Amino acid sequence: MSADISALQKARAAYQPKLPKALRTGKVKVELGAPTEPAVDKAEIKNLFPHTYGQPVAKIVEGEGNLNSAPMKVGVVLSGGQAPGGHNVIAGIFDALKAANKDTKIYGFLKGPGGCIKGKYKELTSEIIDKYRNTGGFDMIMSGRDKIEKPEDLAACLANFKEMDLDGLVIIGGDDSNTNAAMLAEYLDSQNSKTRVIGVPKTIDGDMKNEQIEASFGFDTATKTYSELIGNICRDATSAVKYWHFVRLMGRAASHVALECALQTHPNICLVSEEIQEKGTTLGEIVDYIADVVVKRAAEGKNYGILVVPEGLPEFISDIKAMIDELSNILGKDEKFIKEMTDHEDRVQYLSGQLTDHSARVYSSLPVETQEVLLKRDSHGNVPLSQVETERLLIDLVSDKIKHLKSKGETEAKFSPLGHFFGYEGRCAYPSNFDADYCYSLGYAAAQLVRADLTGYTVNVQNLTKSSDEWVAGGTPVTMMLNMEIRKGKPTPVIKKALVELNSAPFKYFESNREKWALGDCYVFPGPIQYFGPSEVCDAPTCTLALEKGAGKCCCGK
Ligand code: FBP
Repeated sequence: MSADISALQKARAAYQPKLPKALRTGKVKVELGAPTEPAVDKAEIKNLFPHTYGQPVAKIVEGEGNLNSAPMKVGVVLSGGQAPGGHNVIAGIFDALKAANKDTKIYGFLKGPGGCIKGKYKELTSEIIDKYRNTGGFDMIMSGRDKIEKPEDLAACLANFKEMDLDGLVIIGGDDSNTNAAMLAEYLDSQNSKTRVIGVPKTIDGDMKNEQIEASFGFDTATKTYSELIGNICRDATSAVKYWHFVRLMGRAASHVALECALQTHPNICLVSEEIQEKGTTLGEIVDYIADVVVKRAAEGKNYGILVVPEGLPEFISDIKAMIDELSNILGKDEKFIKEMTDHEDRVQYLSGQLTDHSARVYSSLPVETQEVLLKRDSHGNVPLSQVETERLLIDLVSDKIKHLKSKGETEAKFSPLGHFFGYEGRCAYPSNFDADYCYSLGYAAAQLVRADLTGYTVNVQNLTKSSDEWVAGGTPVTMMLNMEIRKGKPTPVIKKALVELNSAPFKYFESNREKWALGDCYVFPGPIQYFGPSEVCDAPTCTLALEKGAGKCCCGK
């Protein structure tokens, strides 16, 4: 980290994140509930996780008794995409473990789970931790997308942890990384290792949530950052009155990020992938809908507007989704062979022969860059959708449609579109007060689960729309959250991704307002995240969380 720091960094270093009351007392114990089971695929999951299946839900409460206070050795690892607040999770773990025993040592594995496999780590001292308190980014120990999966990687971890005499490992990651944490926990248990594994729910995508886990960390800060930018663009649009802005937002599969930003800013159009999938809307119908709004606004003299599109959209349009699934199956069998072909045309020809006729036609109709991106998979089997320029695709198709309508004399709309992609801009922002507090609490609680000798759990902090005093921390057994899905052509246990539900309060609120937002200029300008000032400006949770928890108002005050 650079020695030069900004005024904000200096001021934020002094911020003391808030903890739930029980954790603040310093005297806590872990209470265990009844055995649990996953909602579906019970037999397969039980078979795959014989040592860690069915564990009880854990709750951290005030009291004394069952937590280890002897010196321990605990590792932490950051896994996957950056999310604001990761450093505070580590600070929380550090402070909690040092408070329990000052001789405990905390190690940071470097560059993600690969650091566990390669045995690359550094000891985290208070000098290091203090430099990163309340900062964004994962640069304290860096992140990576390696998966600890192959037998030789699991064995390498076992050997490294044994050599380090490691009591616990906290894996800070999304749904895939928490699944991986469960698999590692199961393996280590089967080998009689003493290393306990605890996961922390991280991802700006907001798709790792369920009854136990109310939100993944980073979603709050990232969506507030994007909403600031979208609000600024809305103001530019109403000032210049000549551009249509097509804004693609990160968020992989689910549309939570796009929906939240729409709730915060009221754009003219927000596409919600889950709705498009549910209704079986085709690409042509999406284009017709957008063109219709462009034409109607133009008729009112408004040749400008803002459209928000989630990056995951392509996977939810029925014919494109079917094609991606077929490609995944083909890659499951022939990935090496396909990657070895040096010529793009050869690849397209080979794939066209393997795909069904319809999918082959859809694949060939896409731009070359998109065709190539759709052949990539990350180590968890996901398509890297952040590289697909959906906003450009929509701009091209809507431009053609408007030209066509003009040629028939059906509109006089002037359509000057500009494309934007907001993703990486929000992942390393200074955590909002919410994320700073939530992450520190998650870390503090994860440390207690390690001290309680639990393994195969994801830490949780609940009651998030209440004041932090009323937050309640605990642990959710990962096997309880698993289901079986086809990944790279094979049935694989994974934590079910939480997509936007069409009967949820956030979507319903959006649905009941979108017609008004389409034609009126109802834009809201949230401005930048505030770190100091009145609580209603600095500490408010996302509209999604407020609406989901029935905490009353959306952020526009209604
Ligand atoms: P995680 O699921 O690991 O949290 O990653 C989230 C994310 O930011 C997605 O929104 C995005 O599609 C992806 O990472 C981009 O990946 P990369 O950082 O490898 O470019």
